[in-house]
Amino acid sequence: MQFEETVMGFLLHHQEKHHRTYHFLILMDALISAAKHIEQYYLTGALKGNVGLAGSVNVHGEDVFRMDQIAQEITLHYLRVSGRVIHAVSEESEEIVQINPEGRYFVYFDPLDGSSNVRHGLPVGFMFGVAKRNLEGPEDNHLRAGREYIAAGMFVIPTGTFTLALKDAGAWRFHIDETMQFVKPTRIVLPEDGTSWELSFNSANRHTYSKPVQNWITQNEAKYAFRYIGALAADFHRTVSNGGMFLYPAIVNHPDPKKNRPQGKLRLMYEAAVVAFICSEAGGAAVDETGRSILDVQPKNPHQRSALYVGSKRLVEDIRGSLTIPNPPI
Ligand code: FDP
Repeated sequence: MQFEETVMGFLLHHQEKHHRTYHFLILMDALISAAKHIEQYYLTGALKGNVGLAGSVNVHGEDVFRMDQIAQEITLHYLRVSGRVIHAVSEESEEIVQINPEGRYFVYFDPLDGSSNVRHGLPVGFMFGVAKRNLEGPEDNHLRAGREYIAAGMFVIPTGTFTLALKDAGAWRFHIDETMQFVKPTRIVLPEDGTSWELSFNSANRHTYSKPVQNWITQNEAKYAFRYIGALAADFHRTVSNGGMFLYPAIVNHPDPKKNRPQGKLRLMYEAAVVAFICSEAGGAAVDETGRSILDVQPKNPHQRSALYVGSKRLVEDIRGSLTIPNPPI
């Protein structure tokens, strides 16, 4: 019988090898427990009636599904119990959630990303980034840029996959086993060879992108396969495995100008920076509409949006040459 290494065993060795504390393991155990709990709820959600609208809207004016609220409560419960988190930024909470003034880590998370898939039981994501507080003095709700994250990860729910990137230690994929443990760390390195590369974007929006981005798509799309599931974690899971590029550009040419989104749609702290961090550890890159590395963008508010171009370096560099919008508002 073959037994695979578990994620906790993998992390334990990692911390020991780098002479680090076990606090990070306790935090990771909390995040993994939350993800497993959410996954079980999601799998049985239709039976329990947990996939409908909750009848309220979140801070961005979007409908909140019951699953979003459940996932938020579950995650905050485990983060509180861990005792390791000073505060959290969640897509489901307008305010920064104060947890433990003595905590060591900031956690930026979206407990159920891709909510339009919920009612169909299709993949959604639980995405998170982790940064470490300044241990020398008091903290002031610090919002860290992606480059300062020490880890970022995403669970694609309910597929039982977990992708975790550790600062300067690579991106790794785990799969859930029959005992509900994430096992078998497999290093992810973006393939250089373009034969498996895919493009992923909401094609219905393509005429709303800037003209240079539209032109880039027209000139390049025939070279690659195209995939779009509509949940960032699931789409990016393919991008980081097969190579290529996921893009959610700024919307600047919408026929109804009120619907333009010059600052992009996705959230910087718990969506764009998370996939940018993972991609960078897998050998790729990510930029925003100005061509700036996503990892260098210093958030000014917790729910700030960003355009996103993430994937194989060669493609991201190539489209970067077409990005012309100087300093879009954030
Ligand atoms: P959703 O609106 O369904 O919650 O930022 C959220 C997100 O999903 C991402 O997960 C996804 O990649 C993107 O938005 C999908 O947006 P479109 O429906 O505009 O394609």
